Amino acid sequence: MTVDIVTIFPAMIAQPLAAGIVGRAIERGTLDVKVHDLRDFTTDRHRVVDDVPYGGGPGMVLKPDPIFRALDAIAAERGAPLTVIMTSPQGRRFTQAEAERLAGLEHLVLLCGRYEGFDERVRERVTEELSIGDYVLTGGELPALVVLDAVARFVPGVVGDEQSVAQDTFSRGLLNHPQYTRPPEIEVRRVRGVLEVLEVLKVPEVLTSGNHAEIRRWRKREALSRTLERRPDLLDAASLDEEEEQLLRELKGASHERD
Ligand code: 9D3
Repeated sequence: MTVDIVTIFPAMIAQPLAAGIVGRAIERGTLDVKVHDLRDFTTDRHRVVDDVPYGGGPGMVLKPDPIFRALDAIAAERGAPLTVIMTSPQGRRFTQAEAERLAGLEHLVLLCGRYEGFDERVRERVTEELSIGDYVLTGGELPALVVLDAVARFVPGVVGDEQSVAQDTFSRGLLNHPQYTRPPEIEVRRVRGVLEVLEVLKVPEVLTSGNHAEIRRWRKREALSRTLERRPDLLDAASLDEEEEQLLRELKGASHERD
């Protein structure tokens, strides 16, 4: 998959992409990310990318010309119609389902907004507009990285373990169960009232029992109780098996008794 990213802060994109799973995928050539500096598509001496809004008001607007030229250059190189995604607070909410859908495309352009946003005429060339959530950021660079990261995980060969992609929280519709690793016990200092006591934190015995049927059941119960406690909204859409439905009924019964 190839992703072209257009931004006025190329360093903000390039540096994070060098690290981690996505960085390795780029090194291997599984993923191709091209970062374009919008200023390279200006024609004036001062490489100006923004201007005052018509009608007045605070802030600046991204000029349409450099963006059209950047998209023309990318389209010329691809020789095919572009899928252009604009990051913007007015966009539809980006979700895991969107990530999976976009990963099916061979090529994507991500346009990063800044200032008060884009000249409206840029939308002429935009396929879709995405927001990553209801909070105010300073620009579209972090959202573009979020979108790319979530999409990249679905590209075959990017994540080593395909199973971990399929079993992921939002693909399965449940939160993950707790995880433990060695050592089996750790000591922590804890203040209890006026006393400092040593407490031993143990790994749940079932996990070291070697009883794999019991382990699977414990993990299901933990995943369900966490989801019920923290994200009950996810349970509406989750697809549960027979055993999970039964565990959930038990957990709901137990929580009613506590109330
Ligand atoms: C102070 C400016 N705001 C006036 C009402 C509008 C505004 C314009 C541009 C607010 C934020 C931004 C910059 N944000 C993005 O470009 C952005 C974003 C976000 O802020 N939150 C969640 N998703 C996204 S995607 C792009």
